[in-house]
Amino acid sequence: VEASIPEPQRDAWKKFQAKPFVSKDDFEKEVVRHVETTLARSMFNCDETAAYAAASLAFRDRLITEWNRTQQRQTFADTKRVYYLSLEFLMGRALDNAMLNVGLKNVAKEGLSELGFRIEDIINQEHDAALGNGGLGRLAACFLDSMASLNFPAWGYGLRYKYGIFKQEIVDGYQVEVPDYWLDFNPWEFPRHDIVVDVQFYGGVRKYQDEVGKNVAVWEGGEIVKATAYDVPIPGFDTPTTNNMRLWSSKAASGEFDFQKFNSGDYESSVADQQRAETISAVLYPNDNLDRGKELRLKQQYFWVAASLYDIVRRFKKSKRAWSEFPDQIAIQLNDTHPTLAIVELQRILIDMEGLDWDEAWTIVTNTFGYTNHTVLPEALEKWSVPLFQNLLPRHLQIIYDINMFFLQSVERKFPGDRDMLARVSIIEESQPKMVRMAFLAIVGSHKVNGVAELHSDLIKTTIFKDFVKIFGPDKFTNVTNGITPRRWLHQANPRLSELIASKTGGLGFLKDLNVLNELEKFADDKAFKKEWAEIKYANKVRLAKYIKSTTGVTVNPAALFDIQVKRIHEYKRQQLNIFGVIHRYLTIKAMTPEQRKKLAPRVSIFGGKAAPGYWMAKTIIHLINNVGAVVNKDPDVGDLLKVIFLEDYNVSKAEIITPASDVSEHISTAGTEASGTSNMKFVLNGGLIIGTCDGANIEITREIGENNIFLFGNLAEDVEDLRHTHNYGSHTLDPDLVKVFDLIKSNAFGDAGAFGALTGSIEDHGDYYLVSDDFHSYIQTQTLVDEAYKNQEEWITKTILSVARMGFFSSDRCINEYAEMIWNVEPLPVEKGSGLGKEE
Ligand code: OAK
Repeated sequence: VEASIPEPQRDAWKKFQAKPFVSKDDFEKEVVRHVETTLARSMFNCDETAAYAAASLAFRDRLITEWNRTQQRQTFADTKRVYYLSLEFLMGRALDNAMLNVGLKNVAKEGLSELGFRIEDIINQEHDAALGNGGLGRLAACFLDSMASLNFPAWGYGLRYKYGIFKQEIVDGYQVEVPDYWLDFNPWEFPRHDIVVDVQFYGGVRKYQDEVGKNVAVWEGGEIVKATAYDVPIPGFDTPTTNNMRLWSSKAASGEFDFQKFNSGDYESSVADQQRAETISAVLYPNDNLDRGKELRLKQQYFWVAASLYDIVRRFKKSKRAWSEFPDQIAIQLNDTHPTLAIVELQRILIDMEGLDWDEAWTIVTNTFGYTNHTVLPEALEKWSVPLFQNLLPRHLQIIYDINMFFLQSVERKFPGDRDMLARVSIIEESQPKMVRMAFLAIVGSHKVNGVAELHSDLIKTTIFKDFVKIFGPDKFTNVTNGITPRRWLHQANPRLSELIASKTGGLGFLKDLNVLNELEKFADDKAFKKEWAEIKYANKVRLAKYIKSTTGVTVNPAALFDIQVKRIHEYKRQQLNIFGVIHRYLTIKAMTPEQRKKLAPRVSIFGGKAAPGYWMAKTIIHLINNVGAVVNKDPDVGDLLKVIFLEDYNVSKAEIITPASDVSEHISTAGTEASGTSNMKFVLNGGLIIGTCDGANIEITREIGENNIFLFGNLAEDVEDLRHTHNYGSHTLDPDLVKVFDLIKSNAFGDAGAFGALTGSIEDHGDYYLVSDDFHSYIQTQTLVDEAYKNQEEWITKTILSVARMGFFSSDRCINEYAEMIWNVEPLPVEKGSGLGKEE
């Protein structure tokens, strides 16, 4: 029931409408009010946690006022909306971002200072919102920032996991996982207990013909789980637009435990139903680029998709438009195949609930959805077993079979008699058991499919989705190269650099149009500018050095070359290549005379990243890095020349400290395996150079910044397949320098070599699938070039300035504009600045 206030009473509402604070005094007033009322504390017991809480609540109130206005404006304008469906949103911290986006960080800084706090300490109280694994989840977060900043009417839909990605502890060199219970205090979400959706599972399908002879299918029985909405406001930068991220939380249908069972003494089973339902949104699956096919994961997917679509359809129905207008009003983007069930669910709603014909419904469905692929790794391509599907979602399985039948009929018409083609492209894989291939379903049910960097988009067209290009034609497939939000990854993470750029380019405009960075080219040889530029880099390295000291106890020299590789630990990302290279460097240093040592540029090799808890090889790589560090860092022959650091629990807020401090960062995946990568963009934007392979977005970064400004090495994607073939069926001799590294490991120099046998064995004896040996020589040579180049600081700094100046292309704003134009067909809803937006300049 809509509960709108009648006209005559609205004046009172307007008179007392919430007004977002703008001044320092009003901010302080809000903070004190929240401390004294919301938190029931006072100036006599207000610690940093309480001050964080109160400051966040003050900003939250402000955001929610703009959120309300934005939603009213968008509803009133009734233009097309985008819904970004993602099982992961790796948001990080919200307070700093909110302060910067509404332009009130200085106001808050002064206000907090007057109240007795340092803003940095307050910001550091916040727990990361870590509802994601890595690249895919962080991309979704950058996209939300860009969509709001560009005034697109856009919502994110996801799951409100009770536990985000685990916290990583390193104990005796091993990764240990600790649960991340992040909801203890979360001021950024609004529970919407009025928005609850029933989601059905299991049961069966009854089919019959109605009075007019129409086939009807009824999905009945089974169980119901309730989805409750939690809304998180997403503020745009320098605009009042505040979009919404809606996360669903699961509860048992009754909401209560069974009193009868409870009173009869059966306490445990009385809460069991409730617990089972709550399990659905309890925990994020901690796998990156890997699909394990677990039933609970499929339950998560359907739960989230069903609640989101119910919500979207409900909103559409309020407009009383014809169903055929659905795709004119709504674009839904599938962030990888995880939400592919949305295609089936919308078709089910339209034919089973709303009574549309199959074809009419299918046209609406395919015009609504777009699908983004984020990986070509075969182990990450989702497949669900048909029996599991049949049990959990019986009606959906029938609809998938029908979708497949109509699709295969169309293929048969286009390629008559090509049985192999039919078997290859069928949504149902004829294996034992049969499997539903989700990527194929996503392609068939969408109007556009995109990859996330040029090479990747080409690869999907020529490898995993080759047949679909023949069937649908090449225009269905497109590329949108990834990007990052410069607000978080430059302005927030590197305030001094942002300030320097602003001072030379006429203000903060570059944060809204990143191509403005181009103006920095003219300072690439400017002495004074270069000095400031270098000072900022050094200060960022000092900050990281302090952080390293406080977390690991190791002292590193901030004047050394900081070489950083932070990302999920994965064989394809090849942290093993990096650590083998470090061991090679260690051997080289040990063999040097004191004279030779003096000429070497000191280096700090910094690693960070989580391994999936079940990924043994990745955990072994972490173990090796830590053990190498333990030996090298205390070897007096080495001193400052080499330090090896593993930073525990890499996450978004730590990335904000780490990224601005690199001299070089490593993006060294086996060519053809990293779809895009986005940390490569972050590091270059912060004035670091890259050592990388010709993979993912590295290729486009090279094109933009120029090949003199990047250290590329290694085999090309087009040669990988042949090399693998040679390993398996020809001769496979290891690189001699790598053999020396392995010999040292095997001599127990880094602890019991048995612990690393599987790792060295995967290269020596099991085909070296990721081409570590093939690329080793070229990697070492390129690292030597890095050493040499770093000695010429003048040239080095010029390279970094030119690189930053040419990074405009990699703003996620550019991505969102491309999606809007090529895939979504949506326009921004411009908004007058004014009413209450804080302005500092
Ligand atoms: C995670 C789970 C399943 C499939 C893919 C992923 C994933 O994170 N892929 C990553 O997506 C990023 C954003 O597009 C890319 O930059 C990374 O290269 C890719 O590995």
